[in-house]
Amino acid sequence: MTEKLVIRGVELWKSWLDEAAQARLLAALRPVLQAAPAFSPETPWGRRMSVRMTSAGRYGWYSDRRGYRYVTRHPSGNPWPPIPAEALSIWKSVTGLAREPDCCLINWYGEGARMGMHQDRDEADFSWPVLSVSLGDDALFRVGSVTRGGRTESVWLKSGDVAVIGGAARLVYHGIDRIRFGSSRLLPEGGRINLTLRVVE
Ligand code: MD3
Ligand code: FE
Repeated sequence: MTEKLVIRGVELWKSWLDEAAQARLLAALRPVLQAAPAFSPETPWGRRMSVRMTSAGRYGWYSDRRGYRYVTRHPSGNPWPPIPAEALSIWKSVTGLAREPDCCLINWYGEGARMGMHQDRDEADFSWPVLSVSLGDDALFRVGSVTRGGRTESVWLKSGDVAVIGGAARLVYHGIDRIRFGSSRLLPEGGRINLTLRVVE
């Protein structure tokens, strides 16, 4: 049972994944997190992000003092593990695209973690959508417009929600203000995982 909301052009499919599908996706992510442990990227300004991240796929998102970019290896030197089939099947069923994503960025939010307002513009071709899958604790998602500043709208993202960010919305500013730590029992230790599937090249 899903319901589609559109917020500033972001298509939000509430409860796209039922509890069993959420648990299956989480189980598929466990070996990815073992092979490619999450780390706190350093921003170009020399601060550590509060969100821990890792990736699966041919490319992973990375940041350090030299800037934001996609790289082919985890900081360990190993290639990123493959994107789990469970994640690829969500991409296929929601977007209908034959092209598979190159990157599954995994954002892990512990208590107090947040993500400031930003655009996603490290990919080569903005005509491809980005797909987001939320697991675990509720998160307050804020979306603005394609220019910085101005009015914003907020919505709580819940476990099992899927968002498609494409078309005119692809370059909107967005962020996560806070999570409601402990609001979901999906992750035994609390917290939130967000997957974003992206075409990079
Ligand atoms: C709007 N992640 O990884 S997902 C990110 O919940 C990111 O972890 C947030 O922003 C999170 O870059 C928000 C929803 C989302 C994802 C990608 C977008 C919104 C987007 C790309 C362009 C515009
Ligand atoms: Fe983003």
